[in-house]
Amino acid sequence: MVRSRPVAYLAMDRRTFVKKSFVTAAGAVLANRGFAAKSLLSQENGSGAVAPSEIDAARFPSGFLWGLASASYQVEGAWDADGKGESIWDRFSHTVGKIKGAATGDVSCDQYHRYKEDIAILKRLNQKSYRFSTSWARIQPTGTGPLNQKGIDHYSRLTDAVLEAGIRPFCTIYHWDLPQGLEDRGGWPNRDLAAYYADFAGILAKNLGDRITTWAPFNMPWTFTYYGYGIGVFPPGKANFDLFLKAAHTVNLAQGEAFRAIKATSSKATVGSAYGMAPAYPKTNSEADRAAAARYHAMNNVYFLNTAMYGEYPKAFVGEPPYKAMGFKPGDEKIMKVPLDWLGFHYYTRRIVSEARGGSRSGTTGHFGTETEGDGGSSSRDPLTQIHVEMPTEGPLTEAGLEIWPRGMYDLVTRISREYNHPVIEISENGCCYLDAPDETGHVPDTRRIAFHRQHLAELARAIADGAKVRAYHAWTLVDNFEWADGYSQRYGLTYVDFRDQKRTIKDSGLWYGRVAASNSLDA
Ligand code: IFM
Repeated sequence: MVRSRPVAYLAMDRRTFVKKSFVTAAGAVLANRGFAAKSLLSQENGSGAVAPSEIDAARFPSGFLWGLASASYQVEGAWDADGKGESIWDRFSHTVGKIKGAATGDVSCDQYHRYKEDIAILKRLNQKSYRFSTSWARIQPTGTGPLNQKGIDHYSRLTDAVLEAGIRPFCTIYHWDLPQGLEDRGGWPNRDLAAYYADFAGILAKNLGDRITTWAPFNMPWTFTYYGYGIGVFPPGKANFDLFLKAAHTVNLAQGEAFRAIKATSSKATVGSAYGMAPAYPKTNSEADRAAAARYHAMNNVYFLNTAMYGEYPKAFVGEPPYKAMGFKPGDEKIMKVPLDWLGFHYYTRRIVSEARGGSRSGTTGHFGTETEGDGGSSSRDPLTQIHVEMPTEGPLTEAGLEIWPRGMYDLVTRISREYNHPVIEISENGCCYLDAPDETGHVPDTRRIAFHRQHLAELARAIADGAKVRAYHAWTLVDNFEWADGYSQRYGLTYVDFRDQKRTIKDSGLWYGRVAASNSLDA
């Protein structure tokens, strides 16, 4: 992808957006135009950082939804409480050698029991949206069959408490914790899972849809299908490219079926997404590298979005999509196609992409890191996309080793906005890992995290001012938690958790973010 310039949308688009999207915010005003029109000096120097005066000038529309996000397996603990079944992450974390430090999510932050305390933090930080996910195995212990009432009761209480705090509940239906019972039946490569998943989504909509109106079917579908079935660094630990293709196709079908199941059950429901995305910049200006970056965008960013919006796979492959290997059947295009009401996606860091040949349809070619998929060599990451992906290090790195590149937020948001006809957008995650802990006064002075969010939010404000209809931003994450295969060795929270006694301490970044939410500005 070539770096895009700020796009000057028509003033009418902007007015239409304000009217339609911020119903609760009559007279909302989009960000200061002078800020938008300026090109950011520091970026012209190539650093990806934003000048301080420009950050202070950034403003967000009134009614903007400031939020925090989390995920069931990462925070809940209570892994076998109240009739919950085993999930693939329970099985994986209980298997020796899979997780750093032999960590498990058995207890984690114990949010299953401490959700009121965590919602009180959201309230104290003036949050308007809480993005959480549901554990399928809590509600249907083996993935199909009758519901476990205690599981539903938990999410019902959680939803009520979120609403009582004046916060919008945003439910991600699936954030990677498949019931082990379904993995035993073949997991996501088994097409039957689309129907089982739609049943589960329907159960949620029936029981919670009177109060939850914001639904995202899947968190980061490319990540869990590719890591779980393509290279095996996530459960179930399989490494076969054809299994990945099948799993991803089932998820595309499931997304469509779930959309219809939710809408059929709850008239108030709006269904969007929580895709992981990273802007891809070609390594050189050659046609081959530019085409490879376009394939990366199609495969990693919009593989599940294009199918929903247009009923067809984007141009992710060097040749035709491998329909046979996917298990594609005539008519699937109609099942996949659903008009998502809004688009949610995460931004963490960018990629540099070049053309590469080689790769294997079976084998582990990646290294773990939730937001990375470096290929560790000069051959291609996989045989059909023929791309070589690099994690650049031109900008500073977080303590998870991810490059900080705020400009990527602007580029990604404006590109998706352009390509998908100016949809309503929610940033479903953005965040960084730093290990700061309480000092002798009990404060957590995580100034690097504040700087990270300020810079990314400034770029988001610039995208909004240039016409992108962004209505929400969710920082990842409410509390430090179980970071998948990295266990507890990484901390993304705006609240520090002492995992020995579960004590929560709001970090300086959390306190700052609370002021941002109250003032809609970054000089809080
Ligand atoms: O913790 C994860 C989350 O589950 C999905 N998005 C990225 C986060 C940080 O790696």
